[in-house]
Amino acid sequence: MIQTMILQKNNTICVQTFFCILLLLLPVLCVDAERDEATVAGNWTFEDGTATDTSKNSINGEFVGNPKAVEGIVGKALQFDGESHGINIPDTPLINTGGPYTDRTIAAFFKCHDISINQKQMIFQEGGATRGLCLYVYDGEVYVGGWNRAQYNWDGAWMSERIRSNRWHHVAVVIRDAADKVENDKLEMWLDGKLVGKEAGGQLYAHTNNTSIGYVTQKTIYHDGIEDLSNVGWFGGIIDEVIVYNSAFDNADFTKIAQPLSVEPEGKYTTTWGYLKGKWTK
Ligand SMILES: [Ca+2]
Ligand SMILES: [Ca+2]
Repeated sequence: MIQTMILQKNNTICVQTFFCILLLLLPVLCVDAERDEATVAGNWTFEDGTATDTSKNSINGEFVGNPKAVEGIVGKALQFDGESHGINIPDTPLINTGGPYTDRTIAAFFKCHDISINQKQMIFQEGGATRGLCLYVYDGEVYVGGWNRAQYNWDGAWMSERIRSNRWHHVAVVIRDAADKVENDKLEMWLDGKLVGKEAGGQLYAHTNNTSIGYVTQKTIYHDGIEDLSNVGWFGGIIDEVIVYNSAFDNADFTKIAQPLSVEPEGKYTTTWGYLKGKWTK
């Protein structure tokens, strides 16, 4: 009888200890950020007025024309004239010549001078007509797209959201846990720290066509199916803090990364959401 009571007491202590340990571990278990620094490909902050990659990988960009160093949303940024300024990013297995890439995050802050002009304005693009990813402004909206028209034949998906001229936005495209087939909800668009939508997609295979910021080089594909060649899609405005990772950022990551928008003056950030409309195209 006494032994049984001691046994029960020990069991109770064991259970209490177990829950105490669980409580201590909860903050660790609940961390849901998916940003993995080990997967960084490039990080272009433009702090010194050049397109030097500040990640350990040194994927340094080269100017096309003469982008100008200006005040950005995080330190310095680069201003593009909408006609002849851009940045070429060299080939690297971390972005385009390796793969297949099952997880990818490309993100940037941008402030477009005039979102209404009849011209696509490229923020970032990689790949060409067969495989690629792109983020651009056109007709009042910002778009992201992805495609892999070989191997398993992903025709591509594009999403868009309304934005404003002359104000900072943060846009990102994500490939999340994709495979060698088209599956639902593998391509994501994020704007100003919020998820805009998800579309079907798959992993991205190696693609040798060039990567660029601020304009298109060696083709891209837009939401309207148009394939664009080189030296087009010039961006007019400021681009800052461009990053490419081979991990899929999540809500906590984007909330944190888009934080500089919340200190923008004139309450612009809060009023933006009145403009939002769910619109995207396949
Ligand atoms: Ca910067
Ligand atoms: Ca290209």
